[in-house]
Amino acid sequence: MKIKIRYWVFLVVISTILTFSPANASYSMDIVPAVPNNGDTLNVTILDDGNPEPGILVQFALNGGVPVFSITDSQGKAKFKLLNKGNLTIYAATREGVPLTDATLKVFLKGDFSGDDTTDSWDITYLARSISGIPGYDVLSSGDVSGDGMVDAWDCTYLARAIVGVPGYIV
Ligand SMILES: [Ca+2]
Repeated sequence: MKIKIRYWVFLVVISTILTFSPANASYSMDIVPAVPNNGDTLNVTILDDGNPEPGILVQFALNGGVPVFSITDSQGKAKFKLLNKGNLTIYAATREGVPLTDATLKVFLKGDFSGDDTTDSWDITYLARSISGIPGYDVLSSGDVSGDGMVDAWDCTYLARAIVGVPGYIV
């Protein structure tokens, strides 16, 4: 009889673990762009076993500020407009608040290719060296400041004009 009770307790414990263990190992997050700049709109897709999951609650918190909430659409996507640089934390949960997956990433200042938190003439030099293929000059954030889909010498010119304040050139 004692053994039977132990066995029953064992079953309860196991079933409790199975019930409350997070069934969320199958969830993941796809973030585009992977290396974002301030001013970008972030597209986050919540995936369950690789399949886009609609109706997921997504919370965006930039630099520990007031979180912004969004619900994934029919394609499993939630969008967030990045207004500042800094550290972004993204949490995904069910509408009942059960955590599914999360991610943290750095949002770079647009044009700050060197990654020193300022956009200045050093970044023009840095980008020029990167385009020339000089080792050690990896562009940390998107080098496409002109927004034409290419990173080339035109971006150096564009950034130079933006820094000196030529109208129509914004980073
Ligand atoms: Ca910089």
